Amino acid sequence: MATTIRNIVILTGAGISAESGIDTFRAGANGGPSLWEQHRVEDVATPEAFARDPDLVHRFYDMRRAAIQTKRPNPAHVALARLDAEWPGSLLIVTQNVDDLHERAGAPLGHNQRLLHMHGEHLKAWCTSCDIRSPWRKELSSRPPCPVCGARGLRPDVVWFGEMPYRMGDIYAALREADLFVSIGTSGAVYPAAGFVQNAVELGVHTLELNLEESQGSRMFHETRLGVASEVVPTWVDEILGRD
Ligand code: BJW
Repeated sequence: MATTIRNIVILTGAGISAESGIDTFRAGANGGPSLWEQHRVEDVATPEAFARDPDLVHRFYDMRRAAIQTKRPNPAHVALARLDAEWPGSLLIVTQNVDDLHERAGAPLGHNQRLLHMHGEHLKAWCTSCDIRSPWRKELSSRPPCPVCGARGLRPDVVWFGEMPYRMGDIYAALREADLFVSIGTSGAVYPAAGFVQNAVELGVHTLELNLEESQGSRMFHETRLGVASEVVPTWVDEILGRD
């Protein structure tokens, strides 16, 4: 890398939470589908699917919301929380994940501020009536009332296919200022996140991929390191913090 690194943007995907026991969305080297009750995620995670069969979609999210609350951050989440606590330059961790493992890894260090959930959060419910998002840990299948307005219009606060991911302006602004873009545990199958590497390359930003296997975007990166996140991420964090 030619330039001094000061500003870092990190993109994380389902692979960083895999060793915590949270299933990834796509299985295998070719990014083939993982199935849930015979449904591909693309067939459940859409506004059309929710309109067609809300019980099915609520069941899918109720199961996953309950499951993540039994999981723990792994060494990859902990390493990024340490980077957040110690990195003197600017840092933005953009996660596609809707679990809260980055936050929980950062909590003991008091640092989970430089994190953005572009695909929403399992532990929030969004009222389609009053448009307010509320913390949510229980199920939504029974159509509980919104704690703010009382309407029975709550949906999971996640970004489905065809919907606009959150805080895109903040993400592109951080990419424009970045010296380094790092992608961790994502297949590069879902846009706009899959396009960040190309945006970064066009902006002259150095790009690094940390993933279990080659992804759909690997050829775009300046460097790819293969391995499990619990090993390659702490190694890279040690390196960038000058501890190797
Ligand atoms: C490990 C590991 C270990 C495993 N260690 N690694 C045609 C072309 C281009 C775009 C489109 C198109 N047709 C439609 C679109 C747009 C569409 C899209 O991308 N569709 C694709 C199917 C092609 N995108 C959208 O609709 C998005 N909105 C949008 O585009 O709005 C317009 C817009 C335009 C321009 C700017 C801005 C906006 C919305 C996408 C919403 C995605 N939502 C989901 C569900 C969230 C809620 C939920 O959780 O249910 O988000 S889908 C699902 O995929 C989830 C994930 O965040 C996302 C990405 O998955 P991820 O994280 O990459 O997981 P996997 O499973 O795919 O990969 C895991 C990786 O980890 C693998 O590589 C493994 O090898 C690795 N791994 N173990 C390290 N131990």
